[in-house]
Amino acid sequence: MAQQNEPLTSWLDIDPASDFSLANLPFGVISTSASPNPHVGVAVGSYVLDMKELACHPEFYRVFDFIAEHGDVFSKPTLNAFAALGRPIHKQTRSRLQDVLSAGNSTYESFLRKDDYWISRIVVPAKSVKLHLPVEIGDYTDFYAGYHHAFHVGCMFRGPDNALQPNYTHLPVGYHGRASSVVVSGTTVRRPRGQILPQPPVEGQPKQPITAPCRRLDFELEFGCIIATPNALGDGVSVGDAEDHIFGYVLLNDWSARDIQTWEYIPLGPFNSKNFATSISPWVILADALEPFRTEALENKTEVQEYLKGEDKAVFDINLEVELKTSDGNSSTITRVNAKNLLWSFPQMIAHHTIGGCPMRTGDLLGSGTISGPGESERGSLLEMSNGGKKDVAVGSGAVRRFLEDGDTVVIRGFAGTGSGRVGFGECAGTIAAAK
Ligand SMILES: *[C@@H]1O[C@H](CO)[C@@H](O)[C@H](O)[C@H]1NC(C)=O
Ligand SMILES: *[C@@H]1O[C@H](CO)[C@@H](O)[C@H](O)[C@H]1NC(C)=O
Ligand SMILES: *[C@@H]1O[C@H](CO)[C@@H](O)[C@H](O)[C@H]1NC(C)=O
Ligand SMILES: CC(=O)N[C@H]1CO[C@H](CO)[C@@H](O)[C@@H]1O
Repeated sequence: MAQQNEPLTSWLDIDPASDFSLANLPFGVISTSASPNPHVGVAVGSYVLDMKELACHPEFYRVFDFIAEHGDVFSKPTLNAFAALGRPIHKQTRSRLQDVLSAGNSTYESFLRKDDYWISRIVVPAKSVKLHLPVEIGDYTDFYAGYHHAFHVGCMFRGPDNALQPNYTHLPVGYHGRASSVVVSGTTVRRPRGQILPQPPVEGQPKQPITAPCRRLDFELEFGCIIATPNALGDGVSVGDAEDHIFGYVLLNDWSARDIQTWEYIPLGPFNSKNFATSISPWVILADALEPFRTEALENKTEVQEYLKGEDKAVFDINLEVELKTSDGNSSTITRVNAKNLLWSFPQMIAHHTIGGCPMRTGDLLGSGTISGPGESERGSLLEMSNGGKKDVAVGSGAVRRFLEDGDTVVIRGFAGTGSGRVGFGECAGTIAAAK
């Protein structure tokens, strides 16, 4: 049984439906009109704690004594310096913030709760804050651990008897993505141009590509993991130690140009079809905040290699959903699926990634791969919903899509738990702009 969070109430007014309960306290990078240089913030209810201001409080190094020796990590423009402090410090910081903000704890009353001057400087309305990319990402790797997605796509291309390659259940398949095009939620995504085959290819004639705007633009619903503690070149990370290397989690949309992908992906995998944009949510949920929601991954009936054998409860019970908003103002939820629908966990992906000695660095981003469930309403991409672009997908008020149109906005949301124990991600959103 997963341990349950003790219900925590705050002296701050927190809406019980908020993703950002005291049990959460995710970290991000913010700026405000008063403080325009990006720096660290923590989301709580409809507020953001300005951590740079918090660190200016004359009592800061007494209350957060365990940070003192590490210098100033909260006025930095990314979370990398804080992430690099390692998981025990992240845990202590979150727990001390809970004590400071908790209604049931009077130890630090005079620090913030009873000090209007510092409250007005530190506790700012979330609406007044601009959110930035939370980490400087050195490398981005995208896996393919969503078993049902891999199966559905395999059925489309190879039929149900041959849907998954034999190696799929032996190793977490992945590709090296492009960190430079990872953007924060809210950034516009321009429809990419590239080489595509005009549809349909003519039987018996050589395939002749054209260069044109992508016609089959898709989203991919994914879960992302950010690395805290690096490993040296040549040193692997065991599946058992991998948890200690994890900073936290984000929602991720791996935008995909399906027509570019079909033409380019054999023999070395996706390239331009994936490197024009990947969106992530702005708030990083610390690994410790998701501990109560551990659950079992999908059963892998294959006897896996020793280095991949890990804990039973290694994925998370998180409700994910995708909303599609069309430019006429209509919107509908087109997918609801649980994040536990993975064959491989992040510790297994990390162990596999580093088995040959590949170094992971602080701020590296790993994607889970598209998460779909077994049911019709649980598909994590339009490719699956439209059965490879062959059927219409209803997106509300009579509108249909097979792939994304210019002006469409895709919003991914995710949360675990309920009430004062709710731990949510907020939004990972992006709107499609016309090709250049
Ligand atoms: C109150 O905060 C202090 C300091 O962090 C902590 O030691 C104590 O356990 C907390 N008390 C309760 C009731 O949570
Ligand atoms: C996986 O297995 C298939 C079928 O045996 C093989 O063709 C392929 O090269 C293997 N590797 C990958 C990465 O798919
Ligand atoms: C939604 O769709 C309907 C029917 O297509 C349309 O009449 C309406 O203007 C759209 N926009 C909003 C905001 O409802
Ligand atoms: C993700 C997952 O649960 N994978 C399992 C696959 O099966 C092996 C046993 O052969 C387990 O150790 C893995 O955890």
